[in-house]
Amino acid sequence: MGLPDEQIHPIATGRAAQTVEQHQESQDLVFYSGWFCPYVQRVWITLEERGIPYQYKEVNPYKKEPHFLAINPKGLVPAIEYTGRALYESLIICEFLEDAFPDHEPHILPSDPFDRALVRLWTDHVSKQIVPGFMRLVQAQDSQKQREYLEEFNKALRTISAQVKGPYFLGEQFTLVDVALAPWVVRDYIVAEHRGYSREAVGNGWKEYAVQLETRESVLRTQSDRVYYTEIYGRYLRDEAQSEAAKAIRAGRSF
Ligand SMILES: N[C@@H](CCC(=O)N[C@@H](CS)C(=O)NCC(=O)O)C(=O)O
Repeated sequence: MGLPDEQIHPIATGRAAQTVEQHQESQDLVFYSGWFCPYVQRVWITLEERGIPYQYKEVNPYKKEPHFLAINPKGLVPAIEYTGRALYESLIICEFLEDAFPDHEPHILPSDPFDRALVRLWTDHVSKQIVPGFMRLVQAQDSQKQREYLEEFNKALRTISAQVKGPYFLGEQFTLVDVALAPWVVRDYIVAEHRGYSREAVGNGWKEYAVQLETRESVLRTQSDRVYYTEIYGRYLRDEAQSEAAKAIRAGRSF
């Protein structure tokens, strides 16, 4: 018998299922996805935003099947294959899509070198502070720890929120910072329902920014029905998940 984490709904639902349906034809770029995964959603948002042709393939990364390990030795989604070569890690893939498809608009990296650097700086904040902060909060069982992690999470959100020009991080352009963050914004109802989080309590215009992210068309197009995410997050909320990310958070390691 495999890990309980393997027992996920097998396919995308809702708006995401329609998007999957439109991307079945063979293409130079194959997108190895797990419909439920926030890291996958970053790549998926980028593909949809930029109108890059891709073939969608659903993978259950918890099964660690040999064909997929040959593409990503870490056995994690997202991964892509482009003209026979493989790549993984969500943010690396998003940057690759920017470099490999320069004629596709809009761009998720600004043209000004200083702005590009700023986008990378704040994407790093999302990866190092916000994402692990969210995971710690979800997995914490002790109520004192939950309060402590909620405060840390709010602080990380306030820090980025203070930099948002609006409507998106850098102003009118939807950039990699927004792409990197949006999947966790659409999942924040989980900490709102179970850990006392509220967008209003973050302040600093966070609520308004969050609404801009969650209503972006590429974000909506890559979203499945909530009920199926809720089922998966139950394991994280009880701290039973055995995914690589869950184990790293439990052990206090970065991921
Ligand atoms: N750092 C990776 C994280 C990817 C990741 O953790 N993906 C999860 C699904 S959300 C996965 O494949 N988990 C399988 C496992 O933990 O064994 C990225 O940014 O792409």
